[in-house]
Amino acid sequence: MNGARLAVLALACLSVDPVRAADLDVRVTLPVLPAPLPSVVYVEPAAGHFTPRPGATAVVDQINKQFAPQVSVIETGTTVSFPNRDNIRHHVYSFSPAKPFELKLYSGKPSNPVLFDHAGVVTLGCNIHDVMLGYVVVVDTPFHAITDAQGLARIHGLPPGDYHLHAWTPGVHQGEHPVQLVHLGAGADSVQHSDVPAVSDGSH
Ligand SMILES: [Cu+2]
Repeated sequence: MNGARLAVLALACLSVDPVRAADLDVRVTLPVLPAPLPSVVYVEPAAGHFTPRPGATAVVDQINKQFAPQVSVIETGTTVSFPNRDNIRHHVYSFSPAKPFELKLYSGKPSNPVLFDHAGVVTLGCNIHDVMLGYVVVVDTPFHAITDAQGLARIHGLPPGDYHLHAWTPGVHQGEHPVQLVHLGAGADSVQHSDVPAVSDGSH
């Protein structure tokens, strides 16, 4: 997809929350739709950073020789378990710098969940089944979502403020989609749209 033009559409909805948090609707557009795999979207403050909230847990199953979900997004500090629901053994590993790890040949639920303590894209594989490929995207923010088949996602409960909207799609090898600045007002309807070229260097 080199040179492909990518667009991220952000639509800030009216708040329905008494504390005036807003939901952010995001559309990730790609040259080929439906995309073979969903995109990850997340926001970080335009200035500063969110306070980490360690202790969350998540699950990535293996079902029919596939990671399920195949793409997931978690906050830094989340512990992920990798239960094997197949009747064959898997050997899950990653060489990604954000979290190199290995769960040696196992069936059922491994006793050692994996702590993801650095932000970045962690590519999952299985030593036995080359066809198995998955992604855990680790982000320094609790505000994240996965797109549906139409490229749509909703990030819930954002306080008013200025954010950087990020999107990442497996197979878009340039790295992330361009970062987009989003302003969320308190109760204001605002629509933002950008159509910008893909960057050549990702932050992950
Ligand atoms: Cu396997």
